[in-house]
Amino acid sequence: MRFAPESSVRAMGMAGLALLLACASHVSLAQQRREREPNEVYAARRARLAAQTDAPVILWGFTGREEISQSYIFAQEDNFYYLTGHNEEEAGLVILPALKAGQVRDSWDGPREILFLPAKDPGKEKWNGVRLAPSDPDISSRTGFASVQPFGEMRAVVEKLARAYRKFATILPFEKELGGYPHEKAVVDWLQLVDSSVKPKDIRGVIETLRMTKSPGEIAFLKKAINLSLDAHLEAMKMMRAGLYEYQVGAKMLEVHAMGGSEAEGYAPIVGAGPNSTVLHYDKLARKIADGDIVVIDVGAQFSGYSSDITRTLPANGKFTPRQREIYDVVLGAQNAVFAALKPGMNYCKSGDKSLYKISYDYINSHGKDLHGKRLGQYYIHGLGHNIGLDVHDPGDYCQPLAPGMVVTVEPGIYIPEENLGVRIEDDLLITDSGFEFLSERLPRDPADIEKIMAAAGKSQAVAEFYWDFVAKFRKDGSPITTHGRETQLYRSEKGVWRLVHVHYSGMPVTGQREGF
Ligand SMILES: [Mn+2]
Repeated sequence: MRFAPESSVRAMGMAGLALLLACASHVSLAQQRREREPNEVYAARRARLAAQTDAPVILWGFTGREEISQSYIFAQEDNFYYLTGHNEEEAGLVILPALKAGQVRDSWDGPREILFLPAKDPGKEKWNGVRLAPSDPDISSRTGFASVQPFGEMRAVVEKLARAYRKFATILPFEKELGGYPHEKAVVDWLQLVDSSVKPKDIRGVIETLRMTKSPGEIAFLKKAINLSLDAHLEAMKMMRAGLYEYQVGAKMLEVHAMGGSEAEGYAPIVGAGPNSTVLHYDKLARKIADGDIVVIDVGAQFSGYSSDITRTLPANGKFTPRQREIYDVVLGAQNAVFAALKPGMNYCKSGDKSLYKISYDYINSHGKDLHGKRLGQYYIHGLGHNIGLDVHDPGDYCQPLAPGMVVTVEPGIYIPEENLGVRIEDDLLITDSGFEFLSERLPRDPADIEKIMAAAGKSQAVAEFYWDFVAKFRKDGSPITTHGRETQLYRSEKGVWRLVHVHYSGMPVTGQREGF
């Protein structure tokens, strides 16, 4: 929404002004994600859930108080978002079990689903922006809920439901997580407060099964996230060289994501060079990349809530050593063996004749050796992959057969700490009726193709770095000012002419050796 210039507002007169203001309030969605599926899609998910429960489903969204960090930007709890498309704080949801065929009503005479939102709070909105409120005149059409009530009334409604049904369903905390995530525990505790005689049933499995099969809208968001990540990985390939810090490669990739409309990273970016290439979730990005390092880059954008997950492994200096190439080829061979068998009905179980994991493990364990002549299977220390979606590790059961509409990663890897040599290749795939759509195919995996891209970029790119370190009496009171830092100049050759395309100033990282003085 752009506001009209002052003069045209005046010319419109009061009627026009009133209309303009009405439009303005209609489009101010402070918290909503960049794109969202139509309301009917979320409503259809709730209907599928209602058909699979005999107890009222009671959920809370995140409150916004889950995080203390000042850099935190609110992001809705995934299951709540999946069912509502609502990305604002302090919402609640009640879904009644579907009526059976021919049934006009059951023991409940109220609405069959209710969205609870915080009451309008103009004071808070001055700080945080406009929020959807139950009192908004168009709240039903905007949320897709016929009944939207103040969150403060949720308790009374749930008390009535307890009397009508004598049972609840919610997401129970995972027992293995030491009592569960605080949010899940808070909802269960609250339900016990409302009526301690009703023991909540777990609805997690039903929602997670729904989430495994992606809607066309979800697939579109995932493709956007994936494509931004492919662009970012190509930039990383082109800029990669010894002397860069891991975080600089990460920074460039985040810039590509953000400039392309990504709202956040799907997960903490991993750029691990040399010894760090063998650390699966390395997130410090502090090493100065050395000549001869191999670099694992596992970086994926999120778009409108949906996360990609892509990994490439590059030689820092543009050329794999024979040993790096040998291990790389084993991982690539394992991934290709999986692709050859990837279709509905196969699974990610550790064993069995439908196991894709076993195909990748057997390939790795029958090709190549470590420095002691031992097989490489022991260095493949994680699973073959996982579903992606609202969560980068989206719900999915490893032994469940793959089915059309699932989006999964295939990411074999070998990590040999003794050789400072880790290789992972990770791609994203949509399972189709007959096989799969290769969503990240545009990003080369073939080592010769990768070396070609790196060599071409190297020829048309040059970097100059300057370091300074000085002490001077600059301040009025005569006290010394000390500065040290680095200036990086990036030149690119365009049509035979070298141009300075980027200048970057940074402090000297404490992890780095100072050079040049
Ligand atoms: Mn992954």
